[in-house]
Amino acid sequence: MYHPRNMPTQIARVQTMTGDVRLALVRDGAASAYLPAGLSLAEALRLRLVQLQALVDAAEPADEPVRTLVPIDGDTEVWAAGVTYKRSEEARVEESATPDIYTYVYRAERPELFFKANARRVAGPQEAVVVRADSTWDVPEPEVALVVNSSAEIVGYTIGNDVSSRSIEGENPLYLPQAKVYAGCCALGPGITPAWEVADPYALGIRMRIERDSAVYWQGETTMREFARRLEDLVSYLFREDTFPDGVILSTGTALVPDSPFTLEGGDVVEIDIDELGTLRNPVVRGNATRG
Ligand code: DO4
Ligand code: MG
Repeated sequence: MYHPRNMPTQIARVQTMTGDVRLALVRDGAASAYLPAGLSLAEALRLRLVQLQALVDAAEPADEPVRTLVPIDGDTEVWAAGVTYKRSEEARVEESATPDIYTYVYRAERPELFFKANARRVAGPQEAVVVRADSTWDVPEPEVALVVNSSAEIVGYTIGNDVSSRSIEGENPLYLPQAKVYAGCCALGPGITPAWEVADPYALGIRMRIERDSAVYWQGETTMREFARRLEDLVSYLFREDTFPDGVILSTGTALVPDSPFTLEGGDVVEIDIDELGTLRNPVVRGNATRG
């Protein structure tokens, strides 16, 4: 297991020892404080950043082990940005029957943004992510994900895994929603590092390791310094002509794409580690029927 660097306390959805689901401040698997009982994450994302910060400052102290749950509930949506790193552009050009569109969008002012998931499609820490049974080439995509409130303020950061079918997207870009959106297509977690704890999101290091048969099968690392856009610009485009009453989680794109012919298999384990955001570990299953 990786050891996350500079881990601050996170805001997390947790299950307490008595079985309640609460918002808590979590560090090393233990709740150090609780936000008000009954407050969902979706409700917290209706608050302005200063209001959320005040709630965190006033959280009720605690000290007990908890289980960290997926950091999404209610009607919060997950969206994703694409081709925001050179490596992603190169990988798409290589796989696609229509490569020019990826070069165009990498350079264009308007970013590629697409709907990725809602709460029921997302896996939390240790839960299985799915590769489609009708796909022949699949990859995990480790991404910094922005947690954005209904007022379009970035209130925190979490880790996203934008699991994708390269064979389906590569055949025809109009198949993108099928390559990207299905039950178990996304993992998020472990918790949310508050925006006020992250001095420079463009300095975050991103590492991914894929385990197969209990050995490391693929690993790589990168940093947000390779990111070709501005985070605020992605949020601004997302909120043009649209609203997110329960907030939105915006996954910002990948720079780690294993070379062909690598493909994810059922039984693999994907571990993503991002400085200051922690470690997100998920087993992989092939086909939704096998999702636990
Ligand atoms: O253009 C398709 C999706 C790209 C993507 O998901 C990424 O760059 O991370
Ligand atoms: Mg992606």
